Amino acid sequence: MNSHASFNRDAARPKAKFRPPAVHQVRVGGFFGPRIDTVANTTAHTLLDRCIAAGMLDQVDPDRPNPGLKIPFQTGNDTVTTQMFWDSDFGKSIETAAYALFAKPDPTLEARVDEVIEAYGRLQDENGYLNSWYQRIEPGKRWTNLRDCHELYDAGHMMEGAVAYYHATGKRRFLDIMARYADHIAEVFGPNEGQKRGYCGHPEIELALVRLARATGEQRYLDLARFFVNERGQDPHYFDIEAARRGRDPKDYHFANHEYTQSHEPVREQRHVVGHAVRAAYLYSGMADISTEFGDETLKPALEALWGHLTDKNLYVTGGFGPSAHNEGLTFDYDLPNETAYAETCAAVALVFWANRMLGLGPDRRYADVMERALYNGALVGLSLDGTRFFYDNPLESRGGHHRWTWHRCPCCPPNIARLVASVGTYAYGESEDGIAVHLFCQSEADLEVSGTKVRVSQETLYPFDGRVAVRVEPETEREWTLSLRLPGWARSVTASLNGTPVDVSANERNGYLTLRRIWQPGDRVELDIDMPVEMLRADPRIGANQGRVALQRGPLVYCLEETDNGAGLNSLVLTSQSRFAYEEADGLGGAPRLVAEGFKERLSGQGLYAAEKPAREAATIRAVPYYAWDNRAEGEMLVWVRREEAQ
Ligand code: FUB
Ligand code: ZN
Repeated sequence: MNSHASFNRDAARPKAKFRPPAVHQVRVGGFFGPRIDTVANTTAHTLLDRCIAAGMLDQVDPDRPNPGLKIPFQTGNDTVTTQMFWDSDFGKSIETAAYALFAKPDPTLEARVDEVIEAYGRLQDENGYLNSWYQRIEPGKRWTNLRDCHELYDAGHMMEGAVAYYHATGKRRFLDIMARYADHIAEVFGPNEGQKRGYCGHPEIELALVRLARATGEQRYLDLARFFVNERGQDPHYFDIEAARRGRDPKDYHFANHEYTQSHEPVREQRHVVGHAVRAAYLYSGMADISTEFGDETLKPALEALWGHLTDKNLYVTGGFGPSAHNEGLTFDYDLPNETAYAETCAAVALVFWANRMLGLGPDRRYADVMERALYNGALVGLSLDGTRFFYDNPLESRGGHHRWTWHRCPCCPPNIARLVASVGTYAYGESEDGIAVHLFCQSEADLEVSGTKVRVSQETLYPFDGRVAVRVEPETEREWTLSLRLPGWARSVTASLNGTPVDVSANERNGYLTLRRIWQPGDRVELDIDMPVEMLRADPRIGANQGRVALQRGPLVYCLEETDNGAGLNSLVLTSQSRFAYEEADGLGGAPRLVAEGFKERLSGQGLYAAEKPAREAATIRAVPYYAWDNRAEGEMLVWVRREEAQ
């Protein structure tokens, strides 16, 4: 089964640059191996269990009694309930199950997914329309509120699920269902007379249509994705017209203006990341896909500026973003509070997607570094080590009251992080006509294609706990092409060799990648040694709360302190310039070691909140664990930004 069908109008289409391989092309072990196994053995089933227990299958299956409204409309927004995007939760859960089936055949899981797919098949209208909310709970209202009601977003997630399930099983049923629906959407939406010039308030369908186009080879899905991207934010504003049609005042909008949905300006004019975080990163992912697929350079200035705005002024050290619970998104530059950080798991997942798609324009460390940061920290933290519990918001400091949920009234994050973990191999590599890129290091084996020949690329490594990586290349035919290996921006130094002969890294560096062009032969082996000391990162002075503090990072992993290792009162612990870190075995962290260093603990001598005297201090051993692994042992405080005394 081809992961990327060729397009019908190939000649008219500029050549795409780097595309990620499909999930089944990459087998992942090492650090991610057990996490993928946990998703396959546990989470994939748990997601279906909980979706079904919530009533989702009752809503989808026309042969079951209609469950009616199970989740009340939101206060202050009488048109929205999270129940209207249940299809998206099923879509992501099916996608997770599909990746689980790559990892391990599981007839029970497959039968459960088939049952859901068959229910969707029975639900689908003659004309292809498919949305369980609008067919069963609010019939008659379809396509009346694109701004708030997630109709196209639902379709997008189901398309992604359908593509993944087709690749996993070879079964076309869901893919055909969703292709029919996409065809219907393409009739309803478009620039022609009688069509709607609308787009979704929650971007997602754009990137999904690109995946559908890649799987089916149908150019028209790319065209539709491009239409949605191009229409966004145009005047007259579709959401205003639509609100008036509903008899509502367009200004009477919960989120005040169109920044919330990133439709305040046409996308090519956008320069600042604003509004709802997940929406933003999904939109930018779609834009990057369109830029890659159509060779559309006009999207690049916006994408570059948006990327810079996010990463230079609005990104948590964990790769999370969107500090505010109010809009689940952005506020103002350098507003990166720790204890109240929203930093939704889905936003970090979406940032992985966006960064990955920016790599479609060619290997560039700026994107891969952020992809890795978001993946290992802000996203991975969303899934408990046993695969059964999920974080929605991700503070960088907790007084002990923040814990993973078994489920959520808005369960967007659980299947999002699960599908990311189970498909992580696809983010590790990129393939183009003339090159292969290794974006992420992980024990893995990838079957790729370059320069008209099949190539197996494998990595041997203990990364992220060790910086040595051996990359072995096995081309079917000896051809000339370029292998690009990321040189992480956080690395103090990297040395490399090719078949045992040292390589001059700086002479061969391009955009932060070691770039080796040659006629590759079976058994060629590149070895990297990436220096990864424990770093104490300081924050820009404009992030006031972090001044006098450091975040601990080793390799791609950000660490945090937990009460269970350090006792209560984490803000009384202080690192010094003399603190030296060692590794230590630890239980309950899924095999990850802890960092340990000497510092001191402070105590105010007085009775009250404030005192003029210097605090008393005593020596203390300070232990830190990977941020992704926190809240898997005894409950308690957590802290990322640790106080540090500078040498006088
Ligand atoms: O609205 C759908 C999803 O639910 C969003 O992406 C999340 O932020 C949550 O609101
Ligand atoms: Zn979410």
